[in-house]
Amino acid sequence: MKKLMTLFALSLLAFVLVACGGGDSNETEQNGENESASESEGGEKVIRAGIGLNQNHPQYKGLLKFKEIVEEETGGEITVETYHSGQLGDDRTMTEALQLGTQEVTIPSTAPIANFVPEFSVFDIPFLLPSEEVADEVLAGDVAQDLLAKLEEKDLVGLSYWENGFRDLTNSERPVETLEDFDGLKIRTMENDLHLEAFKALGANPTPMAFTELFTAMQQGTVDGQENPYATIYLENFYEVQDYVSDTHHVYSPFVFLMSKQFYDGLTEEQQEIVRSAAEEAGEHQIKLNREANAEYLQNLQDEGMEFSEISDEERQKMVDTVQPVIEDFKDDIGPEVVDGIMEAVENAQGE
Ligand code: TK8
Repeated sequence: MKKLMTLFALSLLAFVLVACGGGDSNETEQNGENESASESEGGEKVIRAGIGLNQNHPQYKGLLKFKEIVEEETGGEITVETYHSGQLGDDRTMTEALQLGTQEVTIPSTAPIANFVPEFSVFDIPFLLPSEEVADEVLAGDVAQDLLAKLEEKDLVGLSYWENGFRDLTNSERPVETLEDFDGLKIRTMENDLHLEAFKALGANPTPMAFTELFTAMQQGTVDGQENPYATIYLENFYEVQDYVSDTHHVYSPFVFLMSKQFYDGLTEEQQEIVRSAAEEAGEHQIKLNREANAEYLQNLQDEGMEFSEISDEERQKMVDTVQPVIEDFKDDIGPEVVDGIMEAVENAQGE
């Protein structure tokens, strides 16, 4: 009997220890316990910040910069827990967690945000932004800034635009150099209807999927390919499961630094200013690192054995023409004034 009681006690102890351990895998020097709320016992506020990309990506380096600035500027009144690689979920589930107040920060691409504020799909218009310089100008402009304000109706605060970058196609079937080469390819797209319809128009067989499921889907052949900037393709090791890369540059993807409105409204005015300027300063840092990475990583992908195909201007024009009807179809969903406003901002930025 005594032996049985000892065994029971040991099992109970093991259970308690595992339950308290919490599988802490975040990258912060806080004392090793997972905070279970946005306020710790001492009254300090805790920001649980999660992203889908891994710790090598410039997005995570930008998040660490945000952490550094906020913890320094608030003198520790606010601490930031950082989580990468989808540890807290995918873009949509993390955005929902901000709305619920069970997470404080995430930084998704604008495409999944369109499921919360449809107007954000304006950035998914293929070939909208022709260069990083034009993108910077347009995102700093009134139309893009007004879109951030719309997030508040959805219990979200958009603090700043960061950069995912120009999206390029990879696949495991064949080189893609012409419009015809898209035919029948099973391409994973972000969870965004405009992306889905645009790839259908190009002749592909698209599947919307959370980023957290993508690597396995490519590994198992559930999808033939995907599209992301070179930095993501390289740093997420997609070259291990993809053979061909093409410089389609079909969409420029911004990230949006999102904060839970519930949490933001609970900050003092001074703390609100600190998190806002920290998101902006860390964003500038992230964009600089991102551009350096995207410029360098195409060569790395080829060094890892991927075959690179350059899309000629003539073939790219065919792609632009092919997706035009899709843009017209989505104009009402996005909002004609938003589409026309962004198009005008692009023209003005190009004219300068
Ligand atoms: C990472 C995603 C990723 C995006 C995608 O969470 O889903 O392909 O480009 O960066 O946000």
